[in-house]
Amino acid sequence: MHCRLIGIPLQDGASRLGCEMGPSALRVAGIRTALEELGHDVTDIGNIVIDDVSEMRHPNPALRNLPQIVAWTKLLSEVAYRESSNGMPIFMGGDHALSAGTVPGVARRAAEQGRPLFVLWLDAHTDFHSLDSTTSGNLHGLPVAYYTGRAGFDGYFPPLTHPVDPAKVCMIGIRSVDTAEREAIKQTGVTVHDMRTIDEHGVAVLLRRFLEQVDAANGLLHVSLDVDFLDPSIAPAVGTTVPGGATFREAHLVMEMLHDSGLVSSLDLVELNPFLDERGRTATLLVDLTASLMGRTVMDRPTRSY
Ligand code: 6HN
Ligand code: MN
Ligand code: MN
Ligand code: MN
Repeated sequence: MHCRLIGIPLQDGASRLGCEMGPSALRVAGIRTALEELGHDVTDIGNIVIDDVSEMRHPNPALRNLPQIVAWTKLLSEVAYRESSNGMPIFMGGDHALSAGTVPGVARRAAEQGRPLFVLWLDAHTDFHSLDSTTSGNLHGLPVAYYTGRAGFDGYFPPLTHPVDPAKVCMIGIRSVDTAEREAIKQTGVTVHDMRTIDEHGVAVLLRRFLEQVDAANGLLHVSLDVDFLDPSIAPAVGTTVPGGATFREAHLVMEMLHDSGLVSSLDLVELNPFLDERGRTATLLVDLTASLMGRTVMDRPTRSY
């Protein structure tokens, strides 16, 4: 497979500075070599940056860095569309606001290929605020609401050519949802598997059900991996840690099943804040999880099925 690494040094969507160093940390942790060792050929296109930012006013006084995030969203949706034309784009963030651009970009590509886009959202959070409902004002808390076409983004964010059908979004790992998000997401068809559901059923059952749905629809699958999906004890390098996250093996199993499905067409690695890391262990874990997603196994497996 041809992998394209895209560095996105975006930190304006998060409350704590440091995500801008995420792409560098993933490179230092050896993401390129890990993929090459699996037989993939890799192009690292480097980091992309926004240039002009236009003035913008919104009635919600809490909003932080709105003009910057709007500029990133416009740029990233073009970059994601372009970079998904051949091979597998790996978007190395950067905070989760970047998915407001990457998802619409790959959705446009999928539509052009006549295939529906599905999104697997691996996160402690639902990221389902609107510009009006956020009280923290941190725009990494909004991308899912935007790319599924929730009202309230018009006149600020770029109009969506291909909103993602909420029924094609599956969230796993959820354990921190603000009241306004909970009310809003209930009205949609988004599947939300919180940590309790994982505890009761096991992550494999939930993921398999979703992958069968993607497969049956001949869909493409975008995976968005927020570091805080993982338990803080194994992944400390994130500004929004929440206890009770996915374990090391749960996370690897998700990646291994995704690989075996053959359905994944693009990946976001987001919210890595190297300033908060301990001797690079979170960056290394993200590289190892990416390797599992791209085919690394302990033993050869006789069957390829999820
Ligand atoms: N993330 N719901 C909280 C907020 O500030 O809106 C947390 C958002 C976290 C964002 O997971 O990328
Ligand atoms: Mn997130
Ligand atoms: Mn999160
Ligand atoms: Mn976050």
